[in-house]
Amino acid sequence: MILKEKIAAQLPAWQERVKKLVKEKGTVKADEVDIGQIYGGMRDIKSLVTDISYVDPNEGIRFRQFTIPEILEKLPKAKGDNIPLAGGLYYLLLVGEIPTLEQALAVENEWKSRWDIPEYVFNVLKAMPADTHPMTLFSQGILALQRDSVFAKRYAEGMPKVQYWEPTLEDSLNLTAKMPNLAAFIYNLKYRGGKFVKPDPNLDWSANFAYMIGKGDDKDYKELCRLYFILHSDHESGNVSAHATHLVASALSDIYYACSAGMNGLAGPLHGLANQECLGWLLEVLKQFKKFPSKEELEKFAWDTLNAGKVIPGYGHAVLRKPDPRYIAQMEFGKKHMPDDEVFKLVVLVYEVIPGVLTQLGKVKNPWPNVDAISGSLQYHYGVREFDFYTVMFGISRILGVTANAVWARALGQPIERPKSVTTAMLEETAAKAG
Ligand code: NMX
Ligand code: MLT
Repeated sequence: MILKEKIAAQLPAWQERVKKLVKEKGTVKADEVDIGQIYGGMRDIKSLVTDISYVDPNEGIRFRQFTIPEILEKLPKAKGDNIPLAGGLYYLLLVGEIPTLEQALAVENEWKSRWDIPEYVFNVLKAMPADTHPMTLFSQGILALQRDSVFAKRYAEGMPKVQYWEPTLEDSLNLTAKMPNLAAFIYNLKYRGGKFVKPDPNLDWSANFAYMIGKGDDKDYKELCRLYFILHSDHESGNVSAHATHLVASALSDIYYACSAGMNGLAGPLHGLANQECLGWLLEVLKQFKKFPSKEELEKFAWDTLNAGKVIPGYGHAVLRKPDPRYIAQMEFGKKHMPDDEVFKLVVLVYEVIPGVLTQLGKVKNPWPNVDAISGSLQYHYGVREFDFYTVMFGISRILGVTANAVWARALGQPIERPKSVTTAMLEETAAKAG
């Protein structure tokens, strides 16, 4: 299999590079930590390492060394498409090189051979009450698949440590292959009367999701799926879903346990659920004014939200200090495909108003939009209006990034994660000594 061969070929050099760095320079200080950071959600503390993506506060994400515009330009596209194949992105994340179309299709074909989901997994989900949140079902579906973990089986058989990454890659391919299928099953179970649709082997991974939820005839929606699944895949290692996945996997829990944990983090309103909250906020604006609001009306609505002690969803970021390039890429898609859509136009107006409001608030470090400020409005335009489902779509994509990271963490022998905690009294003592 091409991914395994490519990773295996790079591995000795990577292992040597890391070993040398730690052995020769392991005591060199990479950061200093203050009390505010310890109490403040560990913000900016350099304590994780990944070579798969990096978020520059002003430039945004680079997948390997490529920015979002570069990714969209350079990754291979199938004939007649404008947006690249997700299989090519997964190749890039895992291997670190832009694949050829043939290599991207090889990943897509791997997925096709692994996308079937055992019936018992569907039965677990069917047994849940109808009002269960789709993210709960998504996380449960991933966990139910754990029974087939190749890593867990090989570990129980006594596999040597140097081989850990190989079954981790197998598990990752098996899990990522099933993501559109699992998510579409949940969508159809909740919103389409339990209709069951099998994936179509003639379609790519992203387009298959569109097809399975009943949007197979909409070429533009299939393009949006490709874009969405590329943009949300990875955002370095410190975000909640990536970090939770990494933490759990560091105990040598397999991909299924780790990714289910990661998805539980993504389900939080300060993280992935913000896309659902954001669309809800936009629709609330339209409902309140019963027409398209003026700038002044929108500004007042924003202040009412803030004065009620709530956040403006889709704005702000823990690392970014400029508009998120993932937001900009979706904005460009919207301008091309739906410039006159009312909700999309509201997204544009929000962009003109909210940064000023959040700047006036005085405490927000980044007043600019993040990825979630727009994604729901694009889905809404194409008739995917069940917005409690949006975070599942984020999850389909995020599994690409977190599994790629897990494979490399295993390959480089990253240890169990176990930071040190202290008591408030100890910090007070530290503060007193500092004067
Ligand atoms: N609306 C209102 N207040 C905000 C916002 C916002 N959009 N963003 C930050 N703040 C507040 C924040 O709550 C904090 O207040 P306090 O000191 O009273 O606790 C203060 O500003 C300083 O926070 P920051 O340091 O700017 O942000 P932090 O790194 O702590 O949090 C987020 C980052 C993303 C959690 C925060 O900006 C937020 O809650 N945004 C809205 C939710 C959202 O869009 N989340 C999605 C993030 C992207 N994703 O997909 O995960
Ligand atoms: C993400 O994509 O994970 C979000 O932007 C949150 C983050 O990076 O902290």
